[in-house]
Amino acid sequence: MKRRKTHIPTIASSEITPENVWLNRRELMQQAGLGALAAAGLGSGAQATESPALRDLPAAPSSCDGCSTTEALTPYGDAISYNNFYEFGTDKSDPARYAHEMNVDPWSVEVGGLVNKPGKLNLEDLLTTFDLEERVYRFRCVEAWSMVVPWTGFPLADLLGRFEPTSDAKYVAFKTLYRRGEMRGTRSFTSIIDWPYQEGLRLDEAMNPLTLMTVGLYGKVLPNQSGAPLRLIVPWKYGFKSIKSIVSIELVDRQPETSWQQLAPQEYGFYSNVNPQVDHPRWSQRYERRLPSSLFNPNRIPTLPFNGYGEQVASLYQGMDLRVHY
Ligand SMILES: Nc1nc2c(c(=O)[nH]1)N[C@H]1C(S)=C(S)[C@@H](COP(=O)(O)O)O[C@H]1N2
Ligand SMILES: [Mo]
Repeated sequence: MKRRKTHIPTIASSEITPENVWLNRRELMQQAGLGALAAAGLGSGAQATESPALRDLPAAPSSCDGCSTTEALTPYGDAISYNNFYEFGTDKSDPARYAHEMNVDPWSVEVGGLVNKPGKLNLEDLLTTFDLEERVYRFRCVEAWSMVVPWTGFPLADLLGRFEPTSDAKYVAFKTLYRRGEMRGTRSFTSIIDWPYQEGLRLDEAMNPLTLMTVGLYGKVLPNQSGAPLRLIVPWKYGFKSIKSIVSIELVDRQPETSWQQLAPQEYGFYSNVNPQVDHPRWSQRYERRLPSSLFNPNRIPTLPFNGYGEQVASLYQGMDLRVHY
């Protein structure tokens, strides 16, 4: 696992908040009764990719079931330097090195399909319309590494509700930005995905309170490598469901195609719920490496069904054979 910390373009090392300082800051914000300061510093003039430091994005800690954990947070530096974002290359260090080439300002998301009120939201609308919350989630990649990250965002259900899905809507399909000129991974001969990156959820999964439209991590706006300016986080599913840098959300009546399913359907299913009982054809899913992890200190822990969120989501899959619907 190579890590090139010297190549992170968007974050000065002085900006990396040690975990204890971070926790104190959260407590202070809680004590001060600061609510969701959605609009803080997020005018259209801000330039996340050019500024040496990312803007703060304060939010009130969420109180929903499963929205926090006492587990140690993965250090910020690890969360933003060990990434999967194939648009910028397949090496874990590629996104931190090259994602600054993506222009995220201005940004808008189109919401359409089976909705009564199709439309477009620009980033400023998104950040001022919805109450931002902070949620500390476990995040488990299908490759068997995991992190614990404080994300800032709002429930996807809040966004979908505004566009009024019709009774025919059964699934939600998401697409990532696709701009060849700014995404060197899509131009590479090693590129294997049929761009743009696509993902999908069943509507009830999308409406589950744990499903988060995410605009920040560690109290700062998302750096590009983490999926700026807007990504999904679905904490009970393998990480590839958590699609980054979203430009399109479509309500549909059929199960949408997903990039990884197109690529290797026997390895990556539509549901992709974290499940220690169902191994990936090429490796076991019973354990995971909790980052930071190294050869000599692998930090190996058992993987939990639904990544530990069974109480909140197992009922969504009642009567389904999760070996068939992997
Ligand atoms: N558009 C896009 N979204 C993506 C990916 C990607 O390659 N492209 N990788 C996925 C995978 S496999 C994982 S594990 C997570 C990684 O998120 P992180 O880099 O913030 O940890 O993003 C997911 N979202
Ligand atoms: Mo992943």
